[in-house]
Amino acid sequence: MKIYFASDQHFGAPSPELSFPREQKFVQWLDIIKKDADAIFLLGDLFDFWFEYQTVVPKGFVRVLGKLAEIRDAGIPIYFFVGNHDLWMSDYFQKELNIPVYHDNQEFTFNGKTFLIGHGDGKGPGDMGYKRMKKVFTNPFSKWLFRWLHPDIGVKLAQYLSVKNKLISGAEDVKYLGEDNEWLVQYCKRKLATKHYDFFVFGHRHLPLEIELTKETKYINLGDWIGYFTYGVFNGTDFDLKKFEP
Ligand SMILES: [Mn+2]
Repeated sequence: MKIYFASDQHFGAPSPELSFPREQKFVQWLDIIKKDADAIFLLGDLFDFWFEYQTVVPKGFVRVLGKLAEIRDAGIPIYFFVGNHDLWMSDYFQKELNIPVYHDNQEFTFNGKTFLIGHGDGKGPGDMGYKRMKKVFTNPFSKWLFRWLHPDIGVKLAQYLSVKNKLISGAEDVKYLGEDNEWLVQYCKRKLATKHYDFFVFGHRHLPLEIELTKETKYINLGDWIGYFTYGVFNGTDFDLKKFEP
């Protein structure tokens, strides 16, 4: 059994031109893993910005979208979790690619092992500013307002803000803070207190992490496809974090 996981590609940022080699590398990876993948999980922030209008989606990303279509059409299940950068994804992936889109963490069982899977944003204690912002962003009225901006204005503005605020913001974001300060670790521990899981798999941290919470439970953070090019693979028993080196 081979189940693959990747997250935080942030395609489109910091500019389409600079994002393009990363896109090509990702497509190359998909081409390799499709040979033995039983399923593929994409855990969010595939796009640095995404918005679906009633009849229109943003330009770009055709190689990635085409590759996902090809793999899905070949019968390999793909699961998509929205990240905080593509939380406005609606039903385009479901309708066009036959890929289900999840907006919150989801439990899965593979080969008797239980997983809790998601992007990982806004979970655990703290991060109140972000949680407030997410409420505004996911509010139907703000979404409705944004929809009526012309896309040449709306998408450009969103791209500008997205790149300015977040991506490749330097080293401070990507240091391991220690178990007591990693809020995803805190979140996993809280979840574990109520129920057993074998694996917690998240993205969002842009930092590859493999942490043994207990002897039976591991928390994995997938890193990113900006600087790390890391991915996860579950072989039916164990979960490994690997680096893609073409
Ligand atoms: Mn991200």
